[in-house]
Amino acid sequence: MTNLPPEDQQKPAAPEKTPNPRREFLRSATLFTGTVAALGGGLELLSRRPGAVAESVQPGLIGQAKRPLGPYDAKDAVTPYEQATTYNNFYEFGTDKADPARLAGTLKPRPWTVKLDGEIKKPMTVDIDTLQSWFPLEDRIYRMRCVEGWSMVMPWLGFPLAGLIRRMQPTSKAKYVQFTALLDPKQFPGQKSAVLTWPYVEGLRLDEALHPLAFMAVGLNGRVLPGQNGAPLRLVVPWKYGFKGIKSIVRITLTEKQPKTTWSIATPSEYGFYANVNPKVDHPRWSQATERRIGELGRRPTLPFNGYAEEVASLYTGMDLRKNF
Ligand SMILES: Nc1nc2c(c(=O)[nH]1)N[C@H]1C(S)=C(S)[C@@H](COP(=O)(O)O)O[C@H]1N2
Ligand SMILES: [Mo]
Repeated sequence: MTNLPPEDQQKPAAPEKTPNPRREFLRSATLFTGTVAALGGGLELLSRRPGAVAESVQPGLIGQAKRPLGPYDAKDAVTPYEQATTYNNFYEFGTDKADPARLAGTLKPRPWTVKLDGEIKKPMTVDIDTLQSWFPLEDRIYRMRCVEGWSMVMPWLGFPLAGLIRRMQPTSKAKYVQFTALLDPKQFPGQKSAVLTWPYVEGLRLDEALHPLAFMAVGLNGRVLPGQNGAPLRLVVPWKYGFKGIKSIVRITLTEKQPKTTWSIATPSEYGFYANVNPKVDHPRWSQATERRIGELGRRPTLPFNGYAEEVASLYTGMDLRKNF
């Protein structure tokens, strides 16, 4: 299949379809619009956290000798902050890439609680700041490949999901992790539309969730996570398509059975539970062989598991990845 994806085709028969003027703007946008002065209070907040390295993190400069790269960091050039925060998929705010940045002001990321429940020793509801204080914050520069055929490189700040799962003390029945995003049409105007079923839900197999690359982000470019990128807490699974990275999480549940996931509820023939980045398995409506890196001209080849095959391929030994797409 050689079709290139129209980038707004991911949505299932959206009732209102608006053109996306953002796209042309992005192609010509200039690099490095961020400045240290622009960091503001968010940086302060994060630099007080245990283990935070925010003082070494500057918008648009991270990855350029500001700190040594760690074993989990991509060596790719980081996508400029301006682009990573204005070209977003977050259907709770609308289906246009520009909607989240425009409307994210209605999302109130504090106070915020996260319910931890299901197959765990002691279910509880915890305040986001308490949850965050349980772990030292780490930087992770990860590639992010959207199923629509574009990609970015994001400098996240957060903690490995594995630490949180271990702290939740799974029972012997726990086989999967289910994530649930906030349901509140007052904060998320897009939830008044039935374009997807709400709340947005996602899931991982327990061994995937325990992999050291699976990450919970609370910050981006050394600043607190902007609303449009999933404040105050979002999942990042860099070897899977971007839609697995559920934003604005309010509940994490360990389950015995494979949980439902939003995009496979919407269109099961097009979006599976695994959603591992795979250039050999095309989307029914477009090729997945190449991608457009935001900020670059032309397209580049898409790598198996988004370039993380060495780390994660063994999770899927013996599985038919065409069937389990
Ligand atoms: N709650 C929620 N999470 C979501 C989405 C969404 O619509 N709602 N979109 C997903 C998709 S399709 C992508 S590509 C990424 C985009 O993340 P970013 O805007 O931070 O780059 O978020 C994912 N997480
Ligand atoms: Mo996506």
